[in-house]
Amino acid sequence: MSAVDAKIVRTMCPMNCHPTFCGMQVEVEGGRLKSLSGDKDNPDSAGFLCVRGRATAEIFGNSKRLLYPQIRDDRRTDTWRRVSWDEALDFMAKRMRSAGPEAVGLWAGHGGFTAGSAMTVQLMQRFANMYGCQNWHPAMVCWGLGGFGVGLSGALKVNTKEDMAENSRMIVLWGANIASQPNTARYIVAARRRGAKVVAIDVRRTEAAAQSDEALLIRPGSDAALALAVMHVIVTEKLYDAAFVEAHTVGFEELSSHVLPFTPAWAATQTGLEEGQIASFARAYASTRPAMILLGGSSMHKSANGWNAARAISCLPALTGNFGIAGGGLGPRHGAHSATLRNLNAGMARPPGNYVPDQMPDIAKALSDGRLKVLLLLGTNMLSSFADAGQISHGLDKTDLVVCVDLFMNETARRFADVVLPGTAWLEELGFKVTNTHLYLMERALEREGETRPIHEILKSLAESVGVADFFPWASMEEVIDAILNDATTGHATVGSLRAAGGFLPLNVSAIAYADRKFDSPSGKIEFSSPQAARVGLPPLPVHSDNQASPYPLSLSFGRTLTHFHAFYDEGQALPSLAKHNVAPQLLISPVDAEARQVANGDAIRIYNERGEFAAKACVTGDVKPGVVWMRDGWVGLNHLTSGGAVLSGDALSLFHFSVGQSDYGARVEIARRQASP
Ligand SMILES: Nc1nc2c(c(=O)[nH]1)N[C@H]1C(S)=C(S)[C@@H](COP(=O)(O)OP(=O)(O)OC[C@H]3O[C@@H](n4cnc5c(=O)[nH]c(N)nc54)[C@H](O)[C@@H]3O)O[C@H]1N2
Ligand SMILES: Nc1nc2c(c(=O)[nH]1)N[C@H]1C(S)=C(S)[C@@H](COP(=O)(O)OP(=O)(O)OC[C@H]3O[C@@H](n4cnc5c(=O)[nH]c(N)nc54)[C@H](O)[C@@H]3O)O[C@H]1N2
Ligand code: SF4
Ligand SMILES: [Mo]
Repeated sequence: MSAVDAKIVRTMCPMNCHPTFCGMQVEVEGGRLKSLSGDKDNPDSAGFLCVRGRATAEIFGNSKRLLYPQIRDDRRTDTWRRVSWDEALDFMAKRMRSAGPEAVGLWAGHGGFTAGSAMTVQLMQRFANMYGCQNWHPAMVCWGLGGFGVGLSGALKVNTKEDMAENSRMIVLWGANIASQPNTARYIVAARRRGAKVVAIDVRRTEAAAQSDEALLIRPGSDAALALAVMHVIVTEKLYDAAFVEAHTVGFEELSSHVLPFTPAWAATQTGLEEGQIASFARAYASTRPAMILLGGSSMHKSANGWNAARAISCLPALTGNFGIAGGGLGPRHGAHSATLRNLNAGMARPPGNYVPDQMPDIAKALSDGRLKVLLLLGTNMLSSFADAGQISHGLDKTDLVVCVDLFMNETARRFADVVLPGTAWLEELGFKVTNTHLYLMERALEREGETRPIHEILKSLAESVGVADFFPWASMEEVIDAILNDATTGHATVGSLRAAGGFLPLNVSAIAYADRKFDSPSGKIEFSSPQAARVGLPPLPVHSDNQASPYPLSLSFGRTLTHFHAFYDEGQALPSLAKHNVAPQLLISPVDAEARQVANGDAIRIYNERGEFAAKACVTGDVKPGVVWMRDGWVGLNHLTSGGAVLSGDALSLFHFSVGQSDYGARVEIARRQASP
């Protein structure tokens, strides 16, 4: 092999464990991947690459990888025929034309965002706007409800992990765990070494709890109650920062009387904590300055009460004057971005039409009613990611055409696709990612394997086939990226300037969010009392809603483990190093609940409720409290149990551009031991 054939390329890991994005270096020889490792020079990850990041080397040359387009003529069979791209695209265009634009839906998941999300999201929206088809906001399955809550208060931005390590004296990991943001971990450790106190508030004893001085285990969905009681203590004991409250908040008087009934004794009944624990946590938070809250990104906001939690918690740094100071405010979380990216579609009006809102039950209904006939799924295993998957399955069954673009077969494709298209992997594309502090170029390192194609090329070809002119007026993706990056926060970076800088550049943003005390609300202040909430029919002040009564006794909750990224790579099974760690779904259950059902550790169980059932193994552990069961997401079948009910509706759905709808992923369940089959 000649030296000219060998190169080292700097890029980023394809998974989006935001706020953790890890740098990667790949060694390429003779056009093939030779090795892959963490990038020591990456200022965010400093060489770290977790087991999933390392496992991505197994994507290339993998016998399970999709390498050419396939069509099947009968969904009831597993008989696929290899076709050319032209035939696949023709097949799709014909059915799209006969359905008409409004009966076509476009939806992308993280598989579409592996080389960065902005390009795919913006091109998908552009296609939908120009063609007049259905398209929904990606935050709908993810951080939509949490974003809505912090959005009402006006607290979207976060301080950096570096600021936390250097300056925070108290860190509250509120529904945040390090398995989902490993790069935060060493900054927590550094802060602790400096003497900072760390408190974890979670529904299970997590990896983060092991790094904390105190762990408060609460009932799923009871965070808003806890936050209201913390406010009660702060207000009644006059622990608030009067000057900050006076200058930078709206509605303190109303809030003060509103929180009076929400005593620690009341919150104890909601959360399962002791009254004294709640009061002492409130006093510690209010009297330690600076104190930073790392608010969970999405798992704690998954149920109907999730946005109330985000809203109530985001009031706390304002009451205590923690916003806008080093070591204070809110800390790194999924969904909080520092850089501003340009929207290629700004000013582009959607043609008038009958659009299905960003709301899962509406999408399920449109599928079932035949209003939505064609679904193009770009890097998503929809049966795994959508709540109430039973309704989604019912709807998918009624469609005329389902297309899946993926690296591997996935369960949605197996059950419902008519066409599967082989996607390129991130090393075969040009892309970029942004963290809270840096902008990173992702250089193309490899030739495309087989006949794989990137999503933007698929959209471009489809646009031509269905007659959408001017969809892609750029000469290359490099131009698209340059246009998106053209903002002061990136220093107007370009692919060229990133290359010249060696692959990454610092962002032009402060490590301390809201240092200017100008908040993201209509008044520019933190809105305890929110006129815009009132306008869309929501309570003007933060509230807590009780869990709805259910005959099923156990609350099902979720989160991530270090060894899975949602349902990536056919639920982990296509990559040997991940398959080893993800053998079967496991449900964490307390010894008390297990014993009451005569279930032992490792037993095969059924988890069930009024919507469906799901098979798993019991993991009996003191890490969850009685009444609570916990499973990582990303197993197809899990969402057969979740509600899928609409949480926000009407004008509230479109109040913010960054957060939309999202339905209720809450579930109450019962479990039973499965009899061994004869
Ligand atoms: N019950 C429950 N449900 C949840 C959650 C939960 O906590 N609990 N979490 C929710 C959240 S936060 C999210 S973000 C969603 C995630 O939902 P999605 O983002 O839709 O993720 P996946 O379902 O894993 O589907 C991604 C697919 O992309 C494929 N893929 C991987 N790399 C590539 C690539 O380079 N190109 C292409 N074309 N495809 C690729 C993967 O193999 C996989 O099949 O799930 C949500 N669903
Ligand atoms: N390893 C890994 N990392 C990931 C991902 C992945 O699939 N795998 N996905 C990425 C994506 S798309 C997202 S959206 C983020 C999610 O970001 P987060 O939601 O911040 O991360 P999770 O680890 O899912 O959840 C954090 C903690 O919330 C706890 N939790 C669940 N319900 C409640 C509740 O009601 N109250 C409280 N207080 N805590 C609760 C969970 O037990 C968990 O320990 O993670 C990202 N990072
Ligand atoms: S934590 Fe792992 S999967 Fe996530 S970005 Fe880093 S290396 Fe990739
Ligand atoms: Mo997510």
